Amino acid sequence: MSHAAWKKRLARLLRRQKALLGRRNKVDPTWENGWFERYRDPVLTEAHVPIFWRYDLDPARNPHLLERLGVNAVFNPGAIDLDGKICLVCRVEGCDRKSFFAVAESKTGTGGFRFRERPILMPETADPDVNVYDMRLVHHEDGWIYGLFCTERKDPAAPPGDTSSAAAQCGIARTRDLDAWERLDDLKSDSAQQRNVVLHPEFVGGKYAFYTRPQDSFLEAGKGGGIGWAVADSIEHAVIREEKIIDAKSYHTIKEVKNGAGPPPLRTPRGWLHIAHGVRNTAAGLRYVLYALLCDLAHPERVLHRPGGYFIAARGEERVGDVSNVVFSNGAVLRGDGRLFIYYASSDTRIHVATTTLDRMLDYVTNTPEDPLRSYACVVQRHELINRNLATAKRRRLKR
Ligand code: M1P
Repeated sequence: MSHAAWKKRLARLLRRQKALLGRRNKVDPTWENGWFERYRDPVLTEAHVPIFWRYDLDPARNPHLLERLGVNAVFNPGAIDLDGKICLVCRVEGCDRKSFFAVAESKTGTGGFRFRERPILMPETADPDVNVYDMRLVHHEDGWIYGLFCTERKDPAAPPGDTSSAAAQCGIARTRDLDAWERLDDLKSDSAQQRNVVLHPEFVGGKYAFYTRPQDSFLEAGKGGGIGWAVADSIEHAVIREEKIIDAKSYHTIKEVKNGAGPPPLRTPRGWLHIAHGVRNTAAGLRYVLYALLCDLAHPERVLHRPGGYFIAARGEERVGDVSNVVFSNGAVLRGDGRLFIYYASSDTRIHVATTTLDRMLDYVTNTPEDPLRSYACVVQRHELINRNLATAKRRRLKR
């Protein structure tokens, strides 16, 4: 490639990325249910990852201007409001399948996200992680910002020749600025597999409290599963003894196969608001959707409201990606003015935002009826709604 062509190609790469980063995101007018707004564009994709992270920009070393370290996907971010910006700690997955964390920040929260200069160099423990992903960020009452994430290593019990089985556990690290991280001990529990662990933002009875997800094996919940609750005396060497299931998986529901906590719960006047994910099986593979829960403020392990069904499911192009028909959330931000930003990834590929307000969300959570678990009972529920509407229509002389 001539030097002129090289320069032209680089200019094109930079120009394209600048245009992408400068694109204004808009509410998707084709979506309407009152619960939340969807947006036309994802807020982050692999194309947002800086050119500097992917290309060698020295023409002598890279005469064809080839990508040297490709990026496959950007998804499942933790989220936090820091110094007036919404910061997402994203799961960036290289073409080599290894995930790492990187901070992208935006003032508006619905667009204009830019990655900081470098990805996070997360310290390892004495037993190095093979893969790290899905950070839950929480500003804890003790003053630290914690990142809890999944740390994966090859399963030491895997039979010879099995190069797939992994053991997933919860890694814990803390920071003040999202750049410098102190790695603490991994969470110790009796569960063979532990993903989707979330730290509760406040002390409970003077202890650190965790939402867990005990599983028997890497993919299958087995006899385990459900969102668990456990406490630990220390965060530096966190050990949990008893995991009490507070939201179990359940037959023929959106969380039939497994479920897991999402972002750390948000304190609201009516309780702790959770966005979680539920998984069911289909002939086309697992289907991941998001649902909501509201828990007691004084006893966060007590669920007060369980709106039936899902809150967000993949729609349109969100349905397609590396792991299709998946939406997953591990980050949400509630701003002081009551605006709620829910970050969710679609199909393990890209990141979107859904926005709503605290009053709408609390209305949704407290007034959506629970799943009555049988078709007949669901129709009774719907008849009740229709009957009320027919009476309202008559009273208010509304036309159908
Ligand atoms: O591929 C879908 C999701 O699968 C896992 O979630 P869970 O632990 O509930 O099965 C995670 O690997 C998650 O990152 C991924 O998005």
